[in-house]
Amino acid sequence: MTTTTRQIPIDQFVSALRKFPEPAFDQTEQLREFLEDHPLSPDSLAPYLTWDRQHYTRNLIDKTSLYELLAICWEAGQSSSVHNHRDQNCWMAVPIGRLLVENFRVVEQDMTAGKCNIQSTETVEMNAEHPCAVNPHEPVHRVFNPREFNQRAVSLHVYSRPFDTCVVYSAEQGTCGEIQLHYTTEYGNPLK
Ligand code: CSS
Ligand code: FE2
Repeated sequence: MTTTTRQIPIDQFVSALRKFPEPAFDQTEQLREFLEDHPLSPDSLAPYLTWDRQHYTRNLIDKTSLYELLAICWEAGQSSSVHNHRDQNCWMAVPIGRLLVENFRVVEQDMTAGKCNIQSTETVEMNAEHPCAVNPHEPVHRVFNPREFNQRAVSLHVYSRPFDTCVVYSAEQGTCGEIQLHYTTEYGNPLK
């Protein structure tokens, strides 16, 4: 079947996600396959899509003690910082547009001094056919929507367990530090 004919709406996706037992979130393969087998219908995501020309937006769709589910909206040309996920597993699908993930190897990290040495290892494309799981052994990455892609993109993120801080890195300056993460909308409602 083509990606389009397999598409399911977000509420069905959430019902299925809620049925996964705890151990499914402790390894990456089972949920990666689930994302691959269940592409989302873009229309059903409409309540969660918000856009900001300054920064990608983070829109909470569902949250339990096991996971949080976000839709992240990217204007053409927007990029995340290079960052980690606090040792939590992460799966990403891209129901709208295309995105690149650039992975980094951490050669050295001294959080007390705020110094690091990181090296770019590979860049892979994500799109409706190709979701991905962040490699727990090389968890530092950035996600970006290159200007030349010339279109908006939306990514769906499953984080397990939920986290609200992360470490951001500058490869050029050799620095790192913790930042707080915020939602732009929760369950379809804007925050102040
Ligand atoms: N982890 C980033 C998005 S890029 S994977 C965030 O949650 O804001
Ligand atoms: Fe991330």
